[in-house]
Amino acid sequence: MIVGTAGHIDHGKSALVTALTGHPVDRLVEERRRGITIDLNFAPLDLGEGIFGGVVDVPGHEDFVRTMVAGASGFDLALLVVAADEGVMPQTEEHLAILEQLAIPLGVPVVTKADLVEPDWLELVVAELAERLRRSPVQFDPPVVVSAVTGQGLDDLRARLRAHAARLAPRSRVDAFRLPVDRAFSVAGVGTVVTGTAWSGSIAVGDPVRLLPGDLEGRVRSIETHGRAVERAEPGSRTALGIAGIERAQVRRGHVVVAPDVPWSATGALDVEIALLPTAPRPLVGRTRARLHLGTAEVMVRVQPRAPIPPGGRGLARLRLETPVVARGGDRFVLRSWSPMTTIGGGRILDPLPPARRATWPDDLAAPEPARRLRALVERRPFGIDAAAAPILSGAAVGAGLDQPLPDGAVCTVGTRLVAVAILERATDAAVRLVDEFHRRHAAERGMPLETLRRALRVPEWVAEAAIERAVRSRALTLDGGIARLAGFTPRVEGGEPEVQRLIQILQTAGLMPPSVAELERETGRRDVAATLRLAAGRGLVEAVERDRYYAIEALHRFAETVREIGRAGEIQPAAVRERLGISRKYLIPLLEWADARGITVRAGETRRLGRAAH
Ligand SMILES: Nc1nc2c(ncn2[C@@H]2O[C@H](COP(=O)(O)OP(=O)(O)OP(=O)(O)O)[C@@H](O)[C@H]2O)c(=O)[nH]1
Ligand SMILES: [Mg+2]
Repeated sequence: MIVGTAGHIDHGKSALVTALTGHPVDRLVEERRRGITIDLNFAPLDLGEGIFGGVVDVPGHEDFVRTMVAGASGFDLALLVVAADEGVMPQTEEHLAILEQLAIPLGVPVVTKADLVEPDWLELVVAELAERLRRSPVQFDPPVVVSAVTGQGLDDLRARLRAHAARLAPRSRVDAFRLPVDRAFSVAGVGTVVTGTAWSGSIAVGDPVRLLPGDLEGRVRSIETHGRAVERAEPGSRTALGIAGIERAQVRRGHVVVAPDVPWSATGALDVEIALLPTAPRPLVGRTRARLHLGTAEVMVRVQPRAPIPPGGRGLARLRLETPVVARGGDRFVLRSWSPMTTIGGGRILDPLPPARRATWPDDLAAPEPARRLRALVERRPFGIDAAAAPILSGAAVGAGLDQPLPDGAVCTVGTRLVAVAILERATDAAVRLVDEFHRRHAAERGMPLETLRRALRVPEWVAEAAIERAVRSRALTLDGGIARLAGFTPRVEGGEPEVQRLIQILQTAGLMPPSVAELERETGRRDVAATLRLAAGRGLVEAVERDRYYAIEALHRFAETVREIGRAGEIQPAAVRERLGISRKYLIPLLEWADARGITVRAGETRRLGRAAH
């Protein structure tokens, strides 16, 4: 369990942490000199009865709210510390708003410095604080009264923390590993060390890791959690990773360590749901510049709300990031105004890698159930998502089964992709329509070449493939030797059978010196000669010896017979064939090659002999 502090400057957060853990904090020289906390402090927490946790102590000074947010992102439980002599102050309110925006589940209000005030006053402060927190979305206990000086109330507080820790649901180890970095330093003998709270998943010594953004690769050399060396980092614990392969200078707060088995990537835009605080100075309108705090990262963004969001209101927006971050669907964030630097709201990430242009915003994008969110995420992309990215996009745990299509049938799997069925349906309809159009334009053709159809669909190859397959399965299309046709289609020649016969007649008359397709087109004035002859060839009436020259089948029989006669007497000399049939070389050579291909003749140097098919 990660316990964190929150509260106004000087209200006694660090003194409370020291009293609880016995661990000194505020160890920077400047912190000592100024008597305030500047950076995050971490201390192991031994609650007794074998229950251990970690404490993150944050600064209360208004200049360091960004540091507070970086620390608070990993809290399981917040100690909202209020000094009895001052009561609720501006950063008490601001820190509370941050805890609420980050959806920290649990809180214990702590009224400290009880030794400094009269009992009546104390009662008043406690009552006011309890009232203030009554409607908070963070589930707050009734306030605990303590003093770090006298030790009053500390046992009570420890008992509360123990009870909460025992009830806390353990996080799944199976999920994708992610650790937002809050500190990086180097240690002699270990090398680069990064620390943070492991948000999800687990990692072991020896495992490969990636550092994002920037995508550096390294390997875990050592792991420490709550001050002890371990073999494996557990989700939800304070973790220090010694990493080989990454230089100290390459890492800083805001970077994220992930495991390479899940396709994490940095993003330059986020689609989000924003809640603007009632105290925000002005509405959020197009292109408002703001600071986004996500995990331990702080980056400048331009907010593009779908509609202006008034103070106290909610709305959807796209954030354009000036520096990339690593995000996951469902992540909570805080928004602070650019100037003055105050917390204005926060929200939840709906799509961490939004499609570039003209994205739709289905209602389910903000649904509470990950399954519905995933469907919306798939549907808003023109060609779906890679199933491996589903846990990142939707925020559902790896292994939650959401990399499979949902039972409602709106999404299906094609290879490794999840895609909206509607997209495949559209492509399938388009395929059928294209083939239909092809038939209208080329009635004499058997159908549309498959390759032409695939290209004409103008979708990724895997979508075209799946769409054509669907059309075939539903019996709308038939595939036949690389040709697609509508089921039930039969090629038709304009003018009908007499026109087919007329062409065949011409070829028969021409014998072994037939006109080419182009010559036939000129002779007959038709543009569908090639298609008509392909049809006639399908019926065995003619045959293409060259790509653009067809012969009547009777002429080819006569040629084969002549070759056989010559061959039976000995070698087949081309000149002898030419003399016998009275044809020029232009026709003879392709005809001999045709006979070779048929096995009627076999080539032997310049001459030929009869092949196996000749007998
Ligand atoms: N009398 C009394 N003094 C306290 C108590 N707790 C803290 N103090 C004093 O209050 C001052 C501020 O305490 P810190 O613990 O540094 O306050 P903080 O909330 O951590 O301050 P920041 O981190 O700078 O926001 C110090 O001088 C402490 O000695 C307490 O319970 N009783
Ligand atoms: Mg402090």
